[in-house]
Amino acid sequence: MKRFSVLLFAGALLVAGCKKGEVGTPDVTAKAVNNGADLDLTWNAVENASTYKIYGDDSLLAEIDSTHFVIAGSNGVFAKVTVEAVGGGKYDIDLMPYEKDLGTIYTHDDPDTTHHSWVKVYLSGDSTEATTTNQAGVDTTLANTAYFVFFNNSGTVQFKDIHQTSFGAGKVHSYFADPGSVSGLAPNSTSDYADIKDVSGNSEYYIWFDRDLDGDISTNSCFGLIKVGPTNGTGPYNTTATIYVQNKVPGLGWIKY
Ligand SMILES: [Ca+2]
Repeated sequence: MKRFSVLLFAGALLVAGCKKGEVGTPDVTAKAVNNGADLDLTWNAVENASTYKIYGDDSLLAEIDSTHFVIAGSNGVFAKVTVEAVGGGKYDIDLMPYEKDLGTIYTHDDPDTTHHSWVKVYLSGDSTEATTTNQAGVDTTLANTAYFVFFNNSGTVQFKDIHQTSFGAGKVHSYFADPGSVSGLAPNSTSDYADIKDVSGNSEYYIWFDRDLDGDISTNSCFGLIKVGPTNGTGPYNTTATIYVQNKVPGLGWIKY
């Protein structure tokens, strides 16, 4: 009987704990704004919360009393953003990009068909997948799929989007840009991007995937980054590559890995 009372008492405490005064957890919507440079956060007011704390990779960025906050990528980008109802719960937004080690890629003039020159990127949220293929494996009819080739232009190695090759337009166009001043932030102006880009060894290039082929950046776009190792050879050339794609928030240009 005593045990029963203790259980009842514990139960009563639990119920009391959920009542008046308890602060809940915000339910946050995150979207890309400013051509993917900034992250816009909104949530409904949490009962009994008076302020909210915003964190980037667990560092406090701001404490506010409104239910809307924009993180400007120009101040730095993050792999995780958190909104905390002070006194209550935290809501985490995972922004870690998709990552794939592509191994060695070879310029298009390499006659060995097992030496892949093409990078294929299927863009679809959680199903995002990057692989390499040879010329025979290129299929321009595949939806949501970008292709670009590692190209030997008379001794200058380049990344070249498929629509600049004899294959013609694919379903997605890729454009390449040098890194800007903020680590992990893809440039957000179309003028920074080119569909043919000279490649230096041991470098990183941002990629803008234009998914509606209109030449404009929008939330329908997708951003990534390709990191290349040293370039080897005298033509054909080869290098190693790792690709990253921001597939968590549509149109966001944050590639923090
Ligand atoms: Ca577009």
